[in-house]
Amino acid sequence: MKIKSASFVMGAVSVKTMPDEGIPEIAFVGRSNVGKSSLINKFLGRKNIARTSSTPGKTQEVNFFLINEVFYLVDLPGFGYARVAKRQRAEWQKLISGYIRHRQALRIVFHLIDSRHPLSDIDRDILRLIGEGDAVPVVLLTKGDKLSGNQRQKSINEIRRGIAEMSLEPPVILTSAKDGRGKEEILGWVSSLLV
Ligand SMILES: Nc1nc2c(ncn2[C@@H]2O[C@H](COP(=O)(O)OP(=O)(O)OP(=O)(O)O)[C@@H](O)[C@H]2O)c(=O)[nH]1
Ligand SMILES: [Mg+2]
Repeated sequence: MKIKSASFVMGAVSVKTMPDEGIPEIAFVGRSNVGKSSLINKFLGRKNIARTSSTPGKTQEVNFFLINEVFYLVDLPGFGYARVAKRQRAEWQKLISGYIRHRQALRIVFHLIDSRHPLSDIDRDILRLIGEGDAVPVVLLTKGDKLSGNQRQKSINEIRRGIAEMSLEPPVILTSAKDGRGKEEILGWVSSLLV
């Protein structure tokens, strides 16, 4: 599969204002600053279609991008943590939870986890949340370029072990928005679910 076209369609602040459910959706979820928007840009081969920032709390709406005229790629605000008001954080959490639990069109949820840190309570909450919906979960470890060669396998093993303790076994892929590692695997998952 190749990315032939990508366009921003809309940012939604409630489930009600999201696009009609006609075409499949693929979402990127994870805590603020984990690298969701950056990885989306890398995946799409676009520099700045999704806005990024070094300050957690950049993405503030559920952003829908139409890809190849056949599916939506969905960039979500940070889950469970962001440098924003408590009430705002709680609102996003509710919005994201509702979306992941109930959205019929949602086929794959890419759950982004920082490769440099062990599995957090927020990550466990997200894993449980994804389990309540029907979409296929795929874990993407982010910022893999920041790890040394032997840290890489260690990080994958450690996070996999943490997830296995919850009796879950999603695929785990090491990625980087900087050097592009993992991009082919992400493409593979996306295309396998679109056929
Ligand atoms: N070295 C490195 N830095 C990254 C990578 N991905 C993201 N970053 C940096 O991490 C910071 C956060 O990136 P974003 O893509 O905005 O993170 P986000 O998850 O979308 O954050 P929110 O929108 O706030 O929820 C930025 O400073 C990025 O440059 C990566 O693969 N490697
Ligand atoms: Mg973002």
